[in-house]
Amino acid sequence: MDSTFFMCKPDAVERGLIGEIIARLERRGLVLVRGELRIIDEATAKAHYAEHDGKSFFDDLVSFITRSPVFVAEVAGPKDTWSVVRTMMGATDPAKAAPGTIRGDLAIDIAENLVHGSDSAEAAARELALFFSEQ
Ligand code: IDP
Ligand code: MG
Repeated sequence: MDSTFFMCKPDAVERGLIGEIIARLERRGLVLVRGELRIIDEATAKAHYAEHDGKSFFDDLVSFITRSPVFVAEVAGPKDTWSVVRTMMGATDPAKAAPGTIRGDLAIDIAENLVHGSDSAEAAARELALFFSEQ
């Protein structure tokens, strides 16, 4: 099995959408290997989103992702799981995300776009280590 890192962001947890979102992944044939509710601290948030440091939305992004619990998860599938999950998430801007995707069906605001998924095999390994290294 091939694992990726996945997160239901604070807006998803606040809106009671964890079950809906994880159910979509499970119906597709992906497996929830582990997952838990957790408040992300500022240092972890900044490390996770380091590629966006310096962008106009960076401070708001760190505030958003740390404001209330997220559901962090390891999700596995047969092959290229990160890519399967990214396709199911839809475009970063939910207003442009295709119907049938998580963002395209359940969100409208680019800042509060419900989910995070690793964008490469390397990112999946890095993010799984960042969030699950102690377990
Ligand atoms: P991704 O989540 O689809 O990989 P990224 O470009 O990596 O998208 O951006 C990370 C997160 O930063 C997005 O999911 C979104 O929450 C936020 N974000 C990205 N672009 C914007 C923007 O233009 N305005 C506000 N927030 C943004
Ligand atoms: Mg990204």
